[in-house]
Amino acid sequence: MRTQVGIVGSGPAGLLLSHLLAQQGIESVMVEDRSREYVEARVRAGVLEHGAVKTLTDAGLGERLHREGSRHDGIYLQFPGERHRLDFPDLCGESVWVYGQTELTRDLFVSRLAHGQQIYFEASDVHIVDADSDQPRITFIDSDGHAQVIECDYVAGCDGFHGVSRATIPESIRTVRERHYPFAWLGILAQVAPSTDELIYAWHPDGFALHSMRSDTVSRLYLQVELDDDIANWSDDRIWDNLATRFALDGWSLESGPTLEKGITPMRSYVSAPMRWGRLFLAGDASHIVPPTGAKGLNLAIADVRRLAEAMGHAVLHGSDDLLNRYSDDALQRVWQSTYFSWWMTSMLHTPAANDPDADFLRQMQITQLRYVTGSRAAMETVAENYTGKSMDGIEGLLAR
Ligand code: RFL
Ligand code: PHB
Repeated sequence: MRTQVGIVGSGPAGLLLSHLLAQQGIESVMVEDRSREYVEARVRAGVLEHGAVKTLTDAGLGERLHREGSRHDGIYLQFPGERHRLDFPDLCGESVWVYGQTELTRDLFVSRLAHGQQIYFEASDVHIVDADSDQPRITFIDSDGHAQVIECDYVAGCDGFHGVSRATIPESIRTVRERHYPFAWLGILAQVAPSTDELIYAWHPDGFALHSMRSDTVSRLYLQVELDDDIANWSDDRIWDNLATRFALDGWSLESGPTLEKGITPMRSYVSAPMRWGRLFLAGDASHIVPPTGAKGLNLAIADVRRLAEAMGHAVLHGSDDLLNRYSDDALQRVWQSTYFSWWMTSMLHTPAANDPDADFLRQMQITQLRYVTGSRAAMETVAENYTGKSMDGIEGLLAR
């Protein structure tokens, strides 16, 4: 089989790339190691930057997002006894949108399959071969057990953090920079109306908590827990008790409800560079992951793919490799800005481990920082322009000049 772009992975990065390529008349074939149902059911991110919404809207993918998603003009930052709102339009002229990654993935699958996109689901033994030659290939075993080969002009590695694409790039030319955090997030999806109109990021001596949402009837909430904690230790009652304690504020109460899903996710910052090797290009989690505190993972994947689709279009339609040659350097500017912001938010909001000898000092620093970040307009503008993605668009604007 032959195609112009072979795409490994059909998460949001791979699906959106195939869509943006198809809009330019460029053909692709996708290889995914899970089933469509599995990919669609994964509960993950919820916040889209204004630029991500624009990318999706311009690509004709904004219909349900605008109908069922909701624009948020701010977030709350909380520490004991105080909850402060950051008004994004006032601070930086932008907003964000709350629309679940599951919904976006569903929209992308519906649109791609309606347009005849070829996707091999439940592929196994996936390999990228000769990526540094003019004839790269993806080899795999399809769901019927048949060996398949896709010959292509380019390979896009969109197979997430645990995929095979990144590992195809020789260790000798890759540099990995990473940080492991000494805590994890316990996340729940609950059948209950959100108790807040906008997201609440709360610092508490017992640990961080986040109140997010998916719709008028479904809430998404997170708790900072021990790194090696087991979800079996967390009954629904224990989760709701901890959430109520960490969000407590006079005159406000947290509504609880049945839990639809729960799980624990470790937190890590990780960047592997370069994002290109020969004709293999990495996008999204395949190349970098951030702790979810800044809500950046999905947004970075969308930004990478927008850039990669444009660069591949430039190469295929105009015969110029200029943008492909710049892809890795340009994409990494935004990756590092988002990595910085995610690390900064994470460090400010997560309480240090009890056995950290500096714990008392660090907690005092965090409260002092939160007072400053919620009291100084300059500091609030910094949060607003990073959270909405405006600062990242600024970086791209600088590069474009
Ligand atoms: P994805 O979504 O991981 O999709 C990669 C796809 O590739 C497939 N795959 C393979 N296919 C073929 N061959 C192989 N060998 C393959 N190996 C894997 C996978 O099955 C999958 O379908 O990466 P992508 O597209 O780059 O999208 C990135 C986003 O999904 C990610 O950044 C965010 O979801 C990160 N993230 C969160 N981000 C936020 O902004 N807020 C959150 O609350 C949030 N929660 C999360 C998260 C990521 C999580 N992971 C990865 C463990 C919660 C979790 C649990
Ligand atoms: C979510 O709704 O899942 C969500 C929102 C904001 C974050 C992380 C996760 O920072």
